Parts: sequence; structure tokens; C-alpha cells
Amino acid sequence: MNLNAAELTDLEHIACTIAVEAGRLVVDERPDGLGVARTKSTDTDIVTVMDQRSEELLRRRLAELRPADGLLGEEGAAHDSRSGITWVVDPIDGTVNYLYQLPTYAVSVAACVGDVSVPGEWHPVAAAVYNPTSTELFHAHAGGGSFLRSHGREQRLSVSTRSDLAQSLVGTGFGYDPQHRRVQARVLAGLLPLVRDIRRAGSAALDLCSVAAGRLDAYYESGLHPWDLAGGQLVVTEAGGVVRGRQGAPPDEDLVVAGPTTLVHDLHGLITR
Ligand code: LIP
Repeated sequence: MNLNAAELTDLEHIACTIAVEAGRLVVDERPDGLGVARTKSTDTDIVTVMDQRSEELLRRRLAELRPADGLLGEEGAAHDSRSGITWVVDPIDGTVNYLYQLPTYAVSVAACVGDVSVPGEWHPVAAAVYNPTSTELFHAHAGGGSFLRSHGREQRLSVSTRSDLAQSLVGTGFGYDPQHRRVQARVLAGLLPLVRDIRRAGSAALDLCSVAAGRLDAYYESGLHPWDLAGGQLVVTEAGGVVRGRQGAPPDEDLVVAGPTTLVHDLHGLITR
């Protein structure tokens, strides 16, 4: 599907607009004594009422603005596309941080082309990732570069120029399943002596945006869903980075490695070894 710069810019503007609207909702209308509305894959994989309200806002606004487009949301909003574009949204990425009032969570909104139900058969073409606590808005469209909008200023983003993994600050995250976490802990134990340090912020979307901004030199995680990945993936690639899966495949639930090409290659080698 070929979209021109004007169409891509319009999609990016829509992503920014509704990501900020949803972000403001989850901050301004957070109820006192917020609890867990339900759990998903495990009893620590939680959903709050604000995840649900944020996704409903995104669904409603996209129905108004882009009625022919498809939708895939973390909390279940989904319908097929009649336009060839599907919006992949995470209403609160970093839900545990949100529950605990740790300021590292984001609304991620990405317009994608291809079949989002098949790993590797889709890619984002416009995206916004908004942290409503810092009011930092990361955004990009294919071929347009990546930008951070903060306090009224637009800053063009570029990934780290570091090429030495031993001097690199590497982000990662962990799944909710105990057995998966045991494997992730073993990978982490092998990596820790070989890098500058590790950071685990709790939001894949913001981790990927930190890579785009050079705040992390690289990032890896296994277990990500399309909604965790889509927005930040485009922000990284439009900042000159690469986002890959295992053995150079497209990023998927099995593995995501992001950063400058050299670091991604070396980090992938250590992780898969
Ligand atoms: C989170 C991811 C994060 C991962 C967490 C969790 P959620 O997404 O963004 O990278 O390490 O375990 O999966 O569940 O907050 O939308």
C-alpha cells in the first residue's frame, strides 16, 4: 500500500492527537483507590478500568476520524480494515507502573499496513507514543524522521552512535509468566557482566523511544505483543535504528532487539547464544 507524505503526515497527526487525549484521560480521571479490574495471562498481568476507558476513547475517536480503518487494541477492541490500514494501540503501556503511580507509562498509537494478525506481515507507517506524566510525545511517520515534542519544542531524534556493547546501556523487560521469567533471568545473568548496565523501565513503548532518543544504547525483550511494539518500533527506525527479531527476522513475540545496527547484531549474538 503506497501512502504519500501528506497522507502519512495526516495519520501521524491523528496518532499524536488521540494519544495525547487518552494520556490526559488516564491522568486527569484516575479514580482514588484505583484497583485491578481484571487479570489476563497471569494474576500479575493486570488491567485497570483506565486501560479500558483509554482504549474506548481511542476506539471511539478512530471510528470518528478513520471509519474505514481496522483496529487492534490490547484490551480487546478489534475490527477488520476496509482501507488497508489498521491501528494498533496500547491504551496504557506500563500498566503496573500506572497502578503503582510510577511515572513510566505511555499511550501507544500506530497506523500499520499489512496483516497485523500475522507476525512479520505488517509494519507501522505512522505512530505516536505519549507519556502523560512527562508530557513527552514521541512521533514519526515512514520517511519523515522521528521527533520528540516536549514543552512546545520539537527535537529530531537519533539513535546512539555507540558500537561497543561493553560500554552500552541496555534496556529490557520481563514477561508475566514465571517460567518465561526464569529463562529471561538466565539471559540477563549472561548479559550483565558484558554491558555497561541494564535498565528495566516497565514500558516497551517508552524503552523503544528511549533507544530512538539515545537515552538507551539498545533494548531487547521477548514476549512483546504488537501493541507493545508497533509505535516504538517506527520511532526507532525513523531515528536511524533497526528493530529485528531472531536471526534477522521481523520483530515478534519471540524476540525484539532494537538500536544501532552494530549493537543490535552483537546483542542478538549474545542473547541467542
Ligand atoms: C508491559 C511491556 C513491558 C514488559 C511488561 C509489560 P503492559 O506491557 O511494555 O516491556 O516488560 O512486562 O508487558 O502489560 O504494561 O501493557
